[in-house]
Amino acid sequence: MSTTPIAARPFQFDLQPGRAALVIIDMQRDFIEPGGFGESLGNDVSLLEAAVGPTLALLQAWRARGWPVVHTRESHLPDLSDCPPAKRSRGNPSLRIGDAGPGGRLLVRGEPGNQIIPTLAPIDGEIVIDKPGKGAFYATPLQAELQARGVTQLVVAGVTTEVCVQTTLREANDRGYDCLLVEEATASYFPAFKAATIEMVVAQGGIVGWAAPLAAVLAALPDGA
Ligand code: C5J
Repeated sequence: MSTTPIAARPFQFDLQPGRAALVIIDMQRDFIEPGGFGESLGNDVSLLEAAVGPTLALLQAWRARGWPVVHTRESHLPDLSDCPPAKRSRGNPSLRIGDAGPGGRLLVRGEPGNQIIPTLAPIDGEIVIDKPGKGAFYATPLQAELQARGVTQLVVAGVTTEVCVQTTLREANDRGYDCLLVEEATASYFPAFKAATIEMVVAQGGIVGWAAPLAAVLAALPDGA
C-alpha cells in the first residue's frame, strides 16, 4: 500500500490514501454561533470561528479526492431518552439541554441550532453521525461505518478540542485507529485547553496519536481530481 508522509509530531504520519477518513467533530451552530448550547454555558463562541476556514480547506481536499468524510453532531432525541440525567443536570441551571433557545431546543436532534454550520454542511455520500455522548463512537454506528469502508486512519478536525475531539481521539485510539489531529482545524473556548490537548495527544511517543499543522497535511496530499 502506498503511503503519503506528513510532517507531524511526535514523528512522521504515514497517510494511506483511501484508508484515511476525515472526521469533523460537532461543527454545529449549537457550539459555534451565539444563542446555542456553547453560549448557554457562558462561553465566548467567537473563539471557535478560527477553526472553520482550516476545516473547510481539509473538507475540500478530501472531497476533491473522493476520500471518506464523517461529520458528527452532538445531539439528543427530542424526548431526551438518550441524555443521561447527570449530563442534563449540569451546566446552566436556567437553560439546560432540551430547553428552548434562540435556535430551538438546545442539543436536540433536528433543531435549527443543532445543524452543522452551512459552510461545512455535509453533502450526499458523506457520513453523518448523531452522537449522544462526547465521543463519536459511544452509542453510534461509527465503527461499523468505518469498517465497511476499510478505514484505518482518522484525520480529525472540529470542536471543542479538549471535550468531543479529545474524547473521540481516545476512543478511536483504543479501537486501533491511527489518528492525526490537524492543529488549526480544531478550537476550544479555552485556548490553553486546546494547547494542552495537543500536547497530551502527542506526548509519550504519540500515546493518543499525532498532530500536524494544516499546511503540512495539505502539502503532503497527492494530487486531487
Ligand atoms: C461540548 C463538544 N464541549 N462538541 N461538546 O460539550 O465538544
